[in-house]
Amino acid sequence: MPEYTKKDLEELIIGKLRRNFGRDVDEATAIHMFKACAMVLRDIMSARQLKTEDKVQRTHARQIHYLSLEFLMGRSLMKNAYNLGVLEELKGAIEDLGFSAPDLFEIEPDAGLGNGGLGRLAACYLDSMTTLEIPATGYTICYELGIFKQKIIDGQQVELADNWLPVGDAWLIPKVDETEKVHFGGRVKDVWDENGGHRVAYEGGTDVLAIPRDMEIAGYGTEHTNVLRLWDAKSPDPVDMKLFSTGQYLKAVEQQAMAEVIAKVLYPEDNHYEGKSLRLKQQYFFVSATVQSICRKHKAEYGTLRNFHEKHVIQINDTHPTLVIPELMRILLDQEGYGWDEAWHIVTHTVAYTNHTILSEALERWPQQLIETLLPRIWQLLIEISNRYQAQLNEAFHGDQAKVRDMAVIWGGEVRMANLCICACFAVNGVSALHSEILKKDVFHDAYTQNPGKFKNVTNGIDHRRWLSEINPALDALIRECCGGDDYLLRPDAVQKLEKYRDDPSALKRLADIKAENKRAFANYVARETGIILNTDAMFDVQVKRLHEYKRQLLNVLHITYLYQRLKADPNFQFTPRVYLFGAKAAPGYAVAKQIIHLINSLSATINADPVCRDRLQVVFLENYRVSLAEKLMPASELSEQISTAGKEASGTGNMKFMMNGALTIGTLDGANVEMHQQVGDENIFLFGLKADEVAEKKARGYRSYEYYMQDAALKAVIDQIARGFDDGVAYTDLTNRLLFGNGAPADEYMLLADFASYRDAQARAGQAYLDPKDWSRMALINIARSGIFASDRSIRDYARDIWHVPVKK
Ligand code: 26V
Repeated sequence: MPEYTKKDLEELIIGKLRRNFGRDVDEATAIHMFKACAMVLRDIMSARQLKTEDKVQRTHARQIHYLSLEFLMGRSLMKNAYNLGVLEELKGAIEDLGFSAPDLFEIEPDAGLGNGGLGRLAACYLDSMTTLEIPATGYTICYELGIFKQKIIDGQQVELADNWLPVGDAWLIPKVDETEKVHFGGRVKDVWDENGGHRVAYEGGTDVLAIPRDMEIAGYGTEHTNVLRLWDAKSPDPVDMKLFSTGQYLKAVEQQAMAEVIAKVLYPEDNHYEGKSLRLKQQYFFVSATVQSICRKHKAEYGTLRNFHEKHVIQINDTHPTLVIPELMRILLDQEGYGWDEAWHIVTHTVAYTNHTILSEALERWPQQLIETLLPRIWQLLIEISNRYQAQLNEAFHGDQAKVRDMAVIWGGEVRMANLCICACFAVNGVSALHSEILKKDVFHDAYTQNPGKFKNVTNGIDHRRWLSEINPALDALIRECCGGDDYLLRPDAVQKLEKYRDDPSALKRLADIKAENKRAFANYVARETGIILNTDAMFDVQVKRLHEYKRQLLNVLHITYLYQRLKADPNFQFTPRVYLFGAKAAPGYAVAKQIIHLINSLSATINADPVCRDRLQVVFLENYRVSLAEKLMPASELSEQISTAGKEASGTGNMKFMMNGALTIGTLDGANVEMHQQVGDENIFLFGLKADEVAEKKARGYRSYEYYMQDAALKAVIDQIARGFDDGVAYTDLTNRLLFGNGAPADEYMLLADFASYRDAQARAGQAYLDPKDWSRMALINIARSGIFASDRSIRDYARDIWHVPVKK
């Protein structure tokens, strides 16, 4: 029996509408109604959260603090109702009050406070940490504008602001009394008291207030409730009265604007670092507010920070929150008066680091100048940390200068955040088995030889309750029937039981029917939104992820162009009909990525208008790919494109969402695809392409893409056509020159041409397999049955056991 009946919820919703919006149900708009529902669930979670907090305090439990500049939460209404066990009751209440539940769920804006994989991972982990009853808090910035909304105009990406807060703030609880103050700029002064004691004081500079806006996080099947703390930035002085009274009106409000710009917008770059001052301000603002908040609560409970590292783990999501290291040092040294060694001991037993990329352009290296002027005290501490570490390295490597230089924290006027993490964190982990091996063998090899025990792997996972059960109810029902109930929701491995049905014709038929129905539902959605009619008889072949050259959307395009040319040359060419679906945002400053989006749209317009392709080949670029669109698309997908250059994709998590929803993977042995392959075997995945070591070897020997172009006539024809362009007359020589000659970069840096033939073969194998629906269904079933290890519950259990050393719910 759920704690709340439909009637209870109705009454609570009516009460909210009256008290908060001064309206009865018949006067309420859908937005009022959405907000009232959100607030009702928020109250339930809030009460549970207070109990959780009490329990944590009573038991002096060790806590996890997950710091991430991104949490890509998506929508919460259905998710929270689901986790609270009142989804059916809420739907009923909404309908009884005269609204459509599906429409109301659609009103909610995505909380798009992240770019892609890294931010969505943080959101999935919050769910699992809460469900597993770990006392955990997430921290991020309350960006006023989330990831931009993408429009496609004349085939090209246009960015629009994503102003989510006017509706999305229904989930947030402001905690003004827990405001922290963050200091920027000015000068540091040494002050000596009469006993010769030393402390530092600041002269000048500005303060920014950090105000928490907390989002409650419900777990599934538990009353345990955690919090995601979103920091908003405000100026302590709304107007400068001195300036105001002298008539300098605009100047008087300038400082306020300066402070508030910190939380204005999420940086939309993904896997690309730029040393922007505002970004550094965001990072320090976030980190300083968070550390002060943790320390304040700790002191209130224990009266001292001496046992801080016993009670807290600070997990940092990539290097973006690395300044926690000097910031915690600052508090321990300057505010608590501890000696360096004690402070360092506490810090280095508290902070753990997860690496999410080995792309060198994504590594953060902050210019000394920027840190020095913006954060003078932090700069002093960084110098001290760096000097001590360098002395240690010199000794360990017997003065081998090359190694000392590579591992240095400050070098050549830059602060290297990854090296700071390696130096100060008690654990460093990659996000898939392959990625963690590359970190040890390559990126951080010297550090690894010094301290092998520090390096761990935790393969990523996804919240399978959201990404399977909630978004694919028909598949959820089938699993419940085959696996003896809903056990799998808390024991993801239980989906294995599905495998008993791998040769059961009626189960396989059911699975095929579910997929067909999900495809129709998705096609209806696309038709409503865009007017485009998808061919639901064709295979849905999907590549959705951020647009990046290493992810090789362009390889997919090369192959589609190849199919198109075959069809044009021979209208009787036999192949399995396909609908190719793309979804991808390009970073606004990434010109090549934007050209690739343009190209996909040029290709799409030509193919979709050509009668030769009718019912056989269709290409659709889905605008504004985001969490809520992924939720509609995953259940309808049949072939999952995971085709990055081997060694480049740290893990991938989209790959797991597809697998759980019964899509088969066409992919390289990269990231977590390697582990997927281990689970399902050669027969249930379409692998192709060079392996990570072969990529490295080929590069070392001197890779010449031009030779592939000259030796493969079909490939040459494809590239020549892309250079000329399609029916809209736009030429793509920039892109093809990049493949053949480099244009500044190495020619075909991501080796599309080297993998083309092998990709084409894998596509053909997938097409062939699709012709036998029962066989295809069996492979899909095996994929689902073996996807349990990609649940984020498993990842969080790994973190808890191997890194955090905290108990989890059995
Ligand atoms: C870098 C920067 C640079 C400054 C501006 C903002 C920004 C945002 C993100 C990044 C690095 C992103 C790294 C990332 O997203 N990695 C992805 O992490 C996923 C979760 O572990 C993983 O599945 C993907 O393979 C990996 O690409």
